[in-house]
Amino acid sequence: MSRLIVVSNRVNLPSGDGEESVGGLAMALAAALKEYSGIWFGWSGKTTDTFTGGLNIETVGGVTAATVDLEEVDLDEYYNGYANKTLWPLFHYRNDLAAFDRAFDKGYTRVNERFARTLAPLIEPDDIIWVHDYHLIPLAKELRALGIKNRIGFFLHIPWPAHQVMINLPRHRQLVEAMFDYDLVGFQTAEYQQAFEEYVLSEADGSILRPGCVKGFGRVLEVGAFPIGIDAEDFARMKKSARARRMRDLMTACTVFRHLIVGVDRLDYSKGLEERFLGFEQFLQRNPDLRREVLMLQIAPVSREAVEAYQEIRGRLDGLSGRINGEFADVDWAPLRWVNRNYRRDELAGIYGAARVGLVTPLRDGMNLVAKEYVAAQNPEDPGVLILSRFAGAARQMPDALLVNPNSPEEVADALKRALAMERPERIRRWTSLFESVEREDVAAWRDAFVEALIGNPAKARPALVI
Ligand code: GDG
Repeated sequence: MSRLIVVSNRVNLPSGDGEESVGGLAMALAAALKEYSGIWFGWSGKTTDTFTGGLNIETVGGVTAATVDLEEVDLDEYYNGYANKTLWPLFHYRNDLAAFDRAFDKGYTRVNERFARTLAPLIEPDDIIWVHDYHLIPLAKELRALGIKNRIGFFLHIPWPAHQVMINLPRHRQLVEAMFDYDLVGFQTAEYQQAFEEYVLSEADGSILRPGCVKGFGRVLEVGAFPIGIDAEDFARMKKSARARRMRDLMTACTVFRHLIVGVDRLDYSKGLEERFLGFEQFLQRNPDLRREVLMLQIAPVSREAVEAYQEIRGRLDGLSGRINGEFADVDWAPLRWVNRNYRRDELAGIYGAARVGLVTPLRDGMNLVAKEYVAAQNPEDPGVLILSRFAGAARQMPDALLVNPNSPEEVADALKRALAMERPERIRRWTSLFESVEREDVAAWRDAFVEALIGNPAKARPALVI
């Protein structure tokens, strides 16, 4: 069978010891590549004075990682710049935080060209190429310019924004037109796919030729929704591990007579942490009788420290957690534990398992894997309750969670009260249905659906077919 070449900004080979790096994309790709002998190509995480295109090659467990070093200016303009200061905020509806800077735009194009030039010689005629996420939208265009004719798919891990949001991006047409150099573009949900189609209809003289096939810029593209999942099998194994059990016992011991409410997120403004803290504060204010019965633990390892917006959010959360603890703490108890450390995945499984409530309230999220991990970690006989933002892609697949508007502290406070009061039969009923979908729609199902759709499509003429 053909080789699969996966391309993403960072490459994180699975270490297998539970100490993998934080982030949904890394988790998912490590799991997806386990099944294929393939190549994982991307940035090494290192910088060099002058770009050479030299490859670092390493093979672990049948997966070959081929990585390339970038220049410092590439990092500033492409990674911290266009990817994380322009596209990330805009696609998460934070136009107020988006920076529009031509230098970022140029750096983004330059790095995509560099990736293409370095990757092209590794590609064999039968290979299938699968490109991931917003850092690399124009990669297929650059590869096509070098004569690569293989099937190339693209998967967007974050939301695709509404048309009126998208057009805030200078040169948005150029970015979207580059997507038509792929054979298949995948989104997390049907809603994001529709938003993309609406853009194409309005801005690119587009039409829907049939479901999943869109014409725009005079070219044709297959599109689809492929909701990502977790490696449920691996998670089931991990939750039984000694470390997970020890962590669960530890958390249970430090919450005797209390219910643990847990949140686990990369420290990012899209995750709605400030709003979550305000919701918890409301809950404490409005329910004096329940106050001492809960402990909220928010784990939020720091990410993307070089981007100013991330430093600011940390300061604001420090202030809010201080205010909440200052107002409600007693000599033997403080309501909120706010931790900026990174934990091992097996330890996280234990923490989730000890929590009566999983509080997952992003303001916008492509999917959100923490919601699925929380469900997978529960004890089937006495499961906890998932409170989930209706603006996470996962909400579509998880209607049996308590769905909330994360912008409303009242709704979050009400949901907390309801979750804590929920009787065991209802918890079991809701959890059973959630767990079925987490198990069925796991990362292997996601990978297989995408790869099959990519292989299965009829070959398109190149240069792009004009209809
Ligand atoms: C992007 C999209 C989409 C968190 N803290 C620790 C830790 N984590 C792990 C979680 C989970 C992952 O990081 C986070 O995944 P999410 O899906 O919640 O979010 P993003 O990182 O924003 O991921 C997202 C995803 O891509 C996949 O397509 O779902 O919408 O934004 O696995 O457990 N892991 C460890 N220590 C921590 O402290 N080891």
